Amino acid sequence: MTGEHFARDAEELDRQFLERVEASHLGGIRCLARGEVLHWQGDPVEYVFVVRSGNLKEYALLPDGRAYAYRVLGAGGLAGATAYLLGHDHDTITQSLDEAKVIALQPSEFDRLLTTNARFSSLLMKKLAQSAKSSSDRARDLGLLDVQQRLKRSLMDLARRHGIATERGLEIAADLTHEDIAQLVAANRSTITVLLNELKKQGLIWKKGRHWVVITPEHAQILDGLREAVLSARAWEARSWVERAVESDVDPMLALNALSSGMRQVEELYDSNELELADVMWSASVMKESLALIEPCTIASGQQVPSLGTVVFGTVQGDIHDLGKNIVSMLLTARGFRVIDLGVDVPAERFVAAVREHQPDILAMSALLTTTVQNQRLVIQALEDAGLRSTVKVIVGGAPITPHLAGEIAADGYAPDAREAVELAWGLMQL
Ligand code: B12
Repeated sequence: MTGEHFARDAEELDRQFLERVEASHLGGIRCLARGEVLHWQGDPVEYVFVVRSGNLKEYALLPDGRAYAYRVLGAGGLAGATAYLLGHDHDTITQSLDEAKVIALQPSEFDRLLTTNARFSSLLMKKLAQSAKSSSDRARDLGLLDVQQRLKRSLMDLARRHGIATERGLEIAADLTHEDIAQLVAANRSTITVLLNELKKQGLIWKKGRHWVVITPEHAQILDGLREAVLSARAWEARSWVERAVESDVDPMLALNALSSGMRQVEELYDSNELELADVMWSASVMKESLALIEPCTIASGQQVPSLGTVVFGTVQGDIHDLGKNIVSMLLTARGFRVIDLGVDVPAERFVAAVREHQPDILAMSALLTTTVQNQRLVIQALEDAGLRSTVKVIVGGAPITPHLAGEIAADGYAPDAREAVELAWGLMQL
């Protein structure tokens, strides 16, 4: 069963369970303020609780003082039943994440429902089975997945279980702090903060008020598909994922990010000798083809934006690496810049001639080899010699460039990736 089906079934089960309990007119309602504890670990079981509205967190304090969260309970969620049925004290703490209402059933009332209401018993059994399955899934994830994968999985599960569909994603309708998420993922809070920021930067999650919004599972699957297709250099797969991305209206920026992230993984594998140069070339050609297919969408998405300025862009002489240049160029176009692409292996004289001809606001250069970085300096010198340096802002990029190096060759700006490159260009236009 897929995660999505499981979540849909669980949600439906919670709904039916709550309906059944409410129809019995048993139990009293308790209102909880945000952060209020329903019961502590070690408390005797005085009630079994069914969540009526809001969200609660069920967690345990481990002997070393860390907290481990088992689950978030939404409407229809059940707290205290396992401890009651097994005849021991609560071994978890249940605390509200936002304003919540619960139905508190006395053990005698719970027993009455169990013994006289067959529908209640069957729903309860399903809930307990589901909870056992989630626990074993989580134990498997803890053993097999790293923190980043667990975080993605947990957010996706929360979005499926407690998400409200919005235009671009699923809004998790619970006030979750970084600490709450860290407890659910079994990691420390500072790691989770860094990883959440990383996911935010990639555009996979974002905040809406106090709630997290997670990209839809369908879009997440497409982005994973794009990344994988570049990594495994499968052209036909990449083509079909790009088609799906276009059909499903995936943000072109996210699609570009996913392709770049696949290429970054290729770089890492090449650097650690796990891939040959030929593999890199295959991945690069898949990436190039995908970029060409996505380009019309990035341009379309930028059409509402008025032209911000003109950029002359090229990879410097002696260098044929152009994937990075093409991505930056595409995002600049999407943001509303007019980009004049001079291609690769561009000598200084051609850059100078293009600046003279097009009078751009920005001259952008890419260099990927340590030997060709120096050619960026030569271009800047050639602009000086032609009396054009003061007419244009020069920005540089490419893996070997550092902010220090950019300063040394007297460039006006440097950015480590496409997203920041666009911000840099935009910032320079405001000066
Ligand atoms: C793909 C690749 C190739 C492909 C290029 C395909 C293409 N069409 O571009 C092929 C296989 C053809 C190739 C050839 C070569 N390559 Co090569 N290649 C790479 C590899 C694996 C990935 C580069 C890449 O495309 N990254 C993905 C893109 C998206 O990232 P990016 O370019 O960094 O761009 C991002 C940022 O830097 C920034 N950015 C880029 N440009 C700009 C510009 C501006 C203005 C701004 C603001 C930002 C910005 O934004 C981009 C998007 O986020 C790197 C490894 C690496 N770690 O970088 C080696 C690497 C760059 N190659 C290397 C080498 C040595 C070569 C060859 C000499 C190999 C050979 N022996 O023939 C030839 C060079 C040919 C030449 N004269 O240029 C070395 C360079 C070593 C060095 N320090 O000088 C590297 C580092 C691999 C290594 N570890 O040895 N390569």
